[in-house]
Amino acid sequence: MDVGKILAPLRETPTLLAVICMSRKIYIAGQLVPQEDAKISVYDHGLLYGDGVFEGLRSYSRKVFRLAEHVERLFNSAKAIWLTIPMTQQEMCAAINQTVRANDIVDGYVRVVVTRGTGPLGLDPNKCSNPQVIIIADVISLYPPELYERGLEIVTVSVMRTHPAALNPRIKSLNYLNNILAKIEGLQAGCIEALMLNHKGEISECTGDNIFLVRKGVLYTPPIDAGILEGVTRQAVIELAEKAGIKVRQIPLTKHDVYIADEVFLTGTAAEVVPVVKVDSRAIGTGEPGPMTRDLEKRFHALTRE
Ligand code: PXG
Repeated sequence: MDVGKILAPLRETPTLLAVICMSRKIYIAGQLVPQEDAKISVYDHGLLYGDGVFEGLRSYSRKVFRLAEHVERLFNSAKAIWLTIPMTQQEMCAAINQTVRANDIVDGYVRVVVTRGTGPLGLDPNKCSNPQVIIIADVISLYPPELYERGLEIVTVSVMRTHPAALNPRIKSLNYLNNILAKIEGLQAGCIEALMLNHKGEISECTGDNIFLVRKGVLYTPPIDAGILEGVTRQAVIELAEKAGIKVRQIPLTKHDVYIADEVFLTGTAAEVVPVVKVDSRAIGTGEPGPMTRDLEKRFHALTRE
């Protein structure tokens, strides 16, 4: 039975259709098509080599949070890998908004993918044509609410964050194996997030989140040159903290700094602001989410609802 065909007349009513068969409208090759019809070639180098870039964004009350910042980061990632995105940043913003509206997403998640395009087997990106721009707007599955109540336990893992001279973590590339290997190691230790060190043994970031710590009223986070993604949520939290009169220092940090912190929390588009109460089996501070974390969580939620 072809459910897609039977339900075709209902395509005009995206909410109803989404409820019935969860078919999304995907932006691909410049148009919105039903999920079942959104396809790319198996010769696309995005698939064959992870040759491409992506972004993960959130919409709150139908508005995409920090859209221009995410799109700018996407274009910067693309520039760093010599990938020309076949549209302007303004056109990309419009396409993202169009996809969110077409899927009637209120509070949801947007994934933008730009691949190198189709080419022969072999690494040479110059032999590829037609970079694919794909936009998916969907709902987001969040960490369980208890984790925000109680706080996360994380572990540092043996998998090192990529050396900036190998693949700069500032590039949000389609090759996420570095983070996936770290995530697996964390999961095997019973933790849903894993903390990665850089090539100097300093704290870098978690597999999909940036890290902050609080000590004696000062907020600390690793600098960009520690080899991290310039998180959009990280930047928003730094701005909120500074506005609230909190001193923020971006300096190299070690595991020791984390262990003796009064508070630790993570930031990311998916996680937002999430407290961490245990690192490598050591309780952080009182072992409960701390007051600055709670305050910044509140300020962040208010910001997303503005
Ligand atoms: N570090 C890494 C390695 C990330 O991948 C962040 C930090 C946080 O950055 P933002 O800009 O989100 O504050 C990320 C973000 C997904 C997904 O679908 C991944 C991210 C964000 C959203 C969705 O896996 N990573």
